[in-house]
Amino acid sequence: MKKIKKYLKKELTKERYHHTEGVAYTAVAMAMRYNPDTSNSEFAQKAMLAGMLHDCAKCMDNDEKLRICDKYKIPYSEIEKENAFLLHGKVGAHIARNEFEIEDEDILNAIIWHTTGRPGMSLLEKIVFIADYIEPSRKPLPEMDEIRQLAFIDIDAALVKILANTLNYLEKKNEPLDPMTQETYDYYIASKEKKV
Ligand code: DGI
Ligand code: FE
Ligand code: FE
Repeated sequence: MKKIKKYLKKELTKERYHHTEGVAYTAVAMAMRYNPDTSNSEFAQKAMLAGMLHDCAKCMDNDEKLRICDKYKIPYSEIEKENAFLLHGKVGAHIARNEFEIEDEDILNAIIWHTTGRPGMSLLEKIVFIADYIEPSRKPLPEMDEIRQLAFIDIDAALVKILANTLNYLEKKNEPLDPMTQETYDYYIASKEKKV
């Protein structure tokens, strides 16, 4: 963790580092709430690592992100090429694996998918995705207070609300939509209906 913090302090802006810590602490709290195995704290440790590393590639130049993807044969779509900030999850997971020897696929996936989500997310993936939205120093976002509560009551309901707000925001701003964001939303809306 010392090495990770040193790297992040060097590579991230002050604000982004602050956000990163907020996501890590929030993810740990959620991991404690939803821990599938109460007999050990390994899950909270994973949440800590995934939270700390989720934005480790956020402040890198977009050209550099694309260069790393090309060099290490990380596939990306046309949308990701045009909006290379979307690649900070994939590139971040690459850095986590290669700089910090993170081999746990769940942690790596939580980093990869934290921006768009994906259908069938693991508990850890959901936690990092949600913690990214609700961490305490995030600038006000729609329904923030409600989602902050909901995150500790009904994790899937919080997930759907965040996805809906993100889609709304992108539509309003006329930003190109990564199909994965829409697919994730559709998947969780459908699974919510199935539950009822
Ligand atoms: O890196 P952070 O700022 O902490 O958070 P993030 O990785 O979730 O990125 C947030 C931004 O990503 C937010 O402005 C919405 C945007 N985003 C999420 N899904 C999509 C998207 N942007 C585009 N263009 N397309 C998407 O599908
Ligand atoms: Fe991010
Ligand atoms: Fe983030």
